Amino acid sequence: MKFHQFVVSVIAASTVLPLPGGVARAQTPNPYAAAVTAYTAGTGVAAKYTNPNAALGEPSRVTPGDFGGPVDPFSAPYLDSQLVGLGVGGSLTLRFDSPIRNDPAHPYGLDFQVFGSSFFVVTNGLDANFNYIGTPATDGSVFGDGAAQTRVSVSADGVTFFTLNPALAPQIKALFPTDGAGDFGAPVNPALKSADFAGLTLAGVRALYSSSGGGAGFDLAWAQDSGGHAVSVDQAAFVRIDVLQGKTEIDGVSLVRPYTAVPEPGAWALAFIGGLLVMAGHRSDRR
Ligand SMILES: [Ca+2]
Repeated sequence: MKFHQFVVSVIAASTVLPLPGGVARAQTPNPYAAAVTAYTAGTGVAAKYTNPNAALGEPSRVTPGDFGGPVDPFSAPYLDSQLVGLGVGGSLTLRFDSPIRNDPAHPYGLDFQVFGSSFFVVTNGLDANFNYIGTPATDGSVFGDGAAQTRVSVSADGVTFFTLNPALAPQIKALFPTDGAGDFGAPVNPALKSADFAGLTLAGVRALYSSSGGGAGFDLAWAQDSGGHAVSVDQAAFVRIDVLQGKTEIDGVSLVRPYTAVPEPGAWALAFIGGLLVMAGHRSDRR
């Protein structure tokens, strides 16, 4: 490779690396639940939705089959291969290979996310052929919201669990419906409410998601003991989901990745290229 070709290839390579805003996220080896350590279906779960391994690995990006297609905030996963059910008294405990950390560099302080089966209800009218009139849009209501009261706990050793403060923790099967085209390691801004999505099409929902893949975000900083007193949990390896009322479904659980500041792409690329040009100058000097 000639020197100028090398410089061109470096420039080409440097343009694909950085993310917008000069921010990149560190990679995590396995950011999803790796094993089921306990499962009780609870009351009212259909037999075919009692395979807890459906909660392992990456949440659904696509629903297979004739009635499937891409998973997005209007089209939730629904197959028994995708979801495990939990009824009243139901409990699911998942183990992670990678630690869940209470990292202040996590967006919004959220450390992990639970993905369920909720979706934004499309409220456009239907024409005579049962097609939506106009571009499908939601009034912001979430199908499944209020269907279950859930409680999420975390543990470092799989023995001692601490509940995440129910007053702060979101419900599962509510906000934010999964977007299979999004990033499961990046939470949606938890300040957003259902009403913020009123009138939005898929494009509008995605604009508010800001590249996130949705999910309900949880913070280890919400941990408390059985007396309701705050407990410091810096790191956990287990997540337990209990259903106190109603029924819910779990598709997967992901770790949130920290934002890691990197130099502005233009700045470091130009500095590097500048260095190469200096080297090129030295080469010329020697001739
Ligand atoms: Ca946190």
